[in-house]
Amino acid sequence: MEYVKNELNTSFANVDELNSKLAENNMTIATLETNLRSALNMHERKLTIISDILISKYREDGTNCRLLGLSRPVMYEKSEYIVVNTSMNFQDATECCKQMSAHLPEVQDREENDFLWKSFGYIFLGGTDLEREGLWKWAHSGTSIPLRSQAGFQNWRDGEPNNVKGNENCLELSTSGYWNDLSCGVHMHRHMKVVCEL
Ligand SMILES: [Ca+2]
Ligand SMILES: [Ca+2]
Repeated sequence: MEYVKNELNTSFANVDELNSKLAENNMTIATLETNLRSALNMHERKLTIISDILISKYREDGTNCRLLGLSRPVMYEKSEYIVVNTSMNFQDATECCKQMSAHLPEVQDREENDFLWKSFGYIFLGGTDLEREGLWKWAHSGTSIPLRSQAGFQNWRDGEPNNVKGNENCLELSTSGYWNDLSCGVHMHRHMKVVCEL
């Protein structure tokens, strides 16, 4: 009986020791977690600072768009898209894409239109009627964009293009993926990114 009692006492002591080791390990894990979190926060802050510097540098001299295109290209069938996470007016966006040997997206069909809307939301598309009012063209390929009454793929919202104040000559992918003509000079606060098609 004495033997069993001793064995039990030893087992309890072992359990106590294991428990205290476990508590120590838990504390170590918690410390590691805290350190990791603070390191991640610091890197995040550094990345934000770097991205702010790049954006302000781009706005200064307009030459660093390639650096802003930090995302991996997104593939869709034969097209590749690069996302530049900053807001620009149409001209700057066009120039930005050009620097990456790309252009603002040109939409060939409904599938591509849906893909762009679902993937990126509000963006500039590469269409204008800057050359001749009412005659819409894809700027890069030079092919014409049909109006609602014409044959061929288009996705104009009801009543668009409406050329408000005689000054809407650029094209945006707008709510629900419909197209709207808008002023090219507007710095679109809702276009928080520029998408370039390679
Ligand atoms: Ca127009
Ligand atoms: Ca419009």
